[in-house]
Amino acid sequence: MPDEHDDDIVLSALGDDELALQMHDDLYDGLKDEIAEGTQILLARGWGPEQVLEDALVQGMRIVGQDFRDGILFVPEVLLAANAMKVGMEILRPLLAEVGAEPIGKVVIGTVKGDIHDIGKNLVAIMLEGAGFEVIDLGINTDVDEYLAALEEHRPVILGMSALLTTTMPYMKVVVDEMVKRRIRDDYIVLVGGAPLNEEFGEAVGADAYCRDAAVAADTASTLVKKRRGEL
Ligand code: B1M
Repeated sequence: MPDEHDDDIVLSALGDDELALQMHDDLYDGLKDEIAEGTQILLARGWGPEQVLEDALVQGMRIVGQDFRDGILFVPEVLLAANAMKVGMEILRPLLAEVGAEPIGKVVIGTVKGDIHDIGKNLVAIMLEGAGFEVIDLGINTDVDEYLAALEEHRPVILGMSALLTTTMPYMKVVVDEMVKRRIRDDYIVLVGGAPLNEEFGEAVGADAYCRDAAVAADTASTLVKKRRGEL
């Protein structure tokens, strides 16, 4: 992966594909400034924000994830990579979320109790904003009381939950079961997502839909809200 010549690389001198590959390396090395610069260069060259996100950032994070899984990278390095990714996402956020119209509705979203992974959930929040939703982000490590208090306070049309650990994903059922118990389950559309989940799991916890990625989450949210309002 990265080498000792990184200091010598002038990002603006690289072609588009080379630059995207260099950004994978820079993400791997947790180099925030380089990620910010690379993101700006690609945008200035006419790349759309979705393309920068997917080809330069998400692909790079995939490599980080593989090496984390294989024991090549450890938590501190992955945290640095995650922070560099966030810098890129912050630049893209307003571009992805450019809508300007009245919000379609509110979404309350959070990563479940015991889980501190938030990159994917943040991406989903950005894409939902881009699709015209107002997003209330509860952050990480969200327990059932926090979810329910937010539903009560904000009266969203959708509740979204994220989990990245096999040990935390069952907590989604705790939240849905509590909603059933309080007879409010059907007042909301419940969407779930996160790398270890699948459609079957979504059904098993009683969600309305499992969303494979942020783009699917935005599409599913729009479709289900329109259906609920009888517009489809
Ligand atoms: Co952790 N971690 N991690 N980690 N981490 C994983 C998830 C893991 C798969 C790595 C591995 O072993 N290969 C593994 C889980 C294994 C398992 O449960 N089967 C793991 C582990 C074990 C751990 C720790 C336990 C490690 C330890 O301490 N020994 C620990 C747990 C801490 C905790 O939560 N209590 C831990 C810690 C961390 C860091 C803090 C270092 C860091 C998180 C930083 C942060 O988020 N701020 C981290 C990271 C970065 C990862 C990996 C490398 C990358 C996750 C990520 O950001 N992906 C991850 C490996 C991997 O997934 N390949 C890993 C990029 C992101 C864009 O994708 O999150 O999948 P993703 O989100 C997608 C979709 O899933 C979907 O849309 C998103 C965008 O397209 N989606 C939703 C997600 N949420 C949604 C919600 C929705 C809809 C769609 O609602 C409607």
